[in-house]
Amino acid sequence: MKVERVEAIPYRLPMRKPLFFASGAVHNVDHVLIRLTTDDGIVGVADIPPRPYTYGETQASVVAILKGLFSEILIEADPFDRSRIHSQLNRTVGNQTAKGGVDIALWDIIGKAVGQPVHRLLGGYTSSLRVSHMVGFASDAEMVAEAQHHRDVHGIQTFKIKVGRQPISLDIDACHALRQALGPDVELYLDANRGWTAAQATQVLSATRDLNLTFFEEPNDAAEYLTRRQLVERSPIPIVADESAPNLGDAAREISTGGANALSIKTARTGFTESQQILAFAEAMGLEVLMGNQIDTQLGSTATVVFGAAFKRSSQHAAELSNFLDMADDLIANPLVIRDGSIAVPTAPGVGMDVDANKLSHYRLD
Ligand code: MUC
Ligand code: MG
Repeated sequence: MKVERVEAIPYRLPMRKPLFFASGAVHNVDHVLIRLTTDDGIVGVADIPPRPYTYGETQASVVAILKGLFSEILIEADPFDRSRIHSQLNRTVGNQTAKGGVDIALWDIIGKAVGQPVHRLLGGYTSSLRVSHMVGFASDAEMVAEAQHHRDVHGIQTFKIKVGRQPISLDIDACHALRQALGPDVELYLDANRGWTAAQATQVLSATRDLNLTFFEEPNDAAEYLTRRQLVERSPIPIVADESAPNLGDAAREISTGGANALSIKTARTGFTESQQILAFAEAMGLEVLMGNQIDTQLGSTATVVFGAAFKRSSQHAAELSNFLDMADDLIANPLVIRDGSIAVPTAPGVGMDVDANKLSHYRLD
């Protein structure tokens, strides 16, 4: 079997409401759909979310690398030869989500070729994941109303609070408001997307110590070498590396030099193959992992649930699967359903995401 055609389709979906966080904002879903077609007619797809403020990629750069250098590698390659393909892709540095998308599309082909759900090929640990919803910057009342809505309508019991604003009292107040409104049984954790200094993050930890927060993601820039490490040593809760650990090598460096003591795994950037390597590293080091969201569509979130539910360690905590609730539409033909706070793993061969052809032709930009 050989890849015969590589398509990189830029598209734009409207958001129901923009999402604001310390490193940026998402006003429209400007993603790229990758579609690989083999000589025997199997089509593998994946959704690629360019995030300039996290990886330096743009929609145009993702399309360019996929249609250029990566097409040269993919055309004529056998999708089963993932290792060989990745070693060739990795001769080009960066382009993290473009590489992640290629990997997921290859796995989609492999699953369809052997007639098995990729979730089972990966590990098949459990059949659903609990959902953690990400609450972006807004007034205290709006943040509380959003969390209450998703708890009441979808049964979601875990919320990641986007923080990192100045002055820090804005977010300290929001955390208190959320805890007070949601009660003691809901899980809350923080993601500052590098918005603070380590000293500010320490103040926030102290001002929220009674709120039973469970994780603190990217409180400050991990490149602030000394103070970040002091913060990790002193923090009563795990400090999660997200954008400071976008691949296996960076994850190993951050953990072994004390820049974090937990990891966010995002299939959007490390596909299934490198995500599994990161997961094995986390297991060997005894680290907690969170399945993160790159502000993914339902296509992207399907990939996350397929991977996260495939292994014991990646299914222990609620996974960030619900950013699509902020989007006004999606390309998916088989929408995800959040029932009692959980999403079930698809059971069809492949990754299990079907693209709605009408929606694709409506939203595509090329
Ligand atoms: C997150 O966990 O940080 C925001 C920026 C990004 O790269 O991912 C999102 C969510
Ligand atoms: Mg994050």
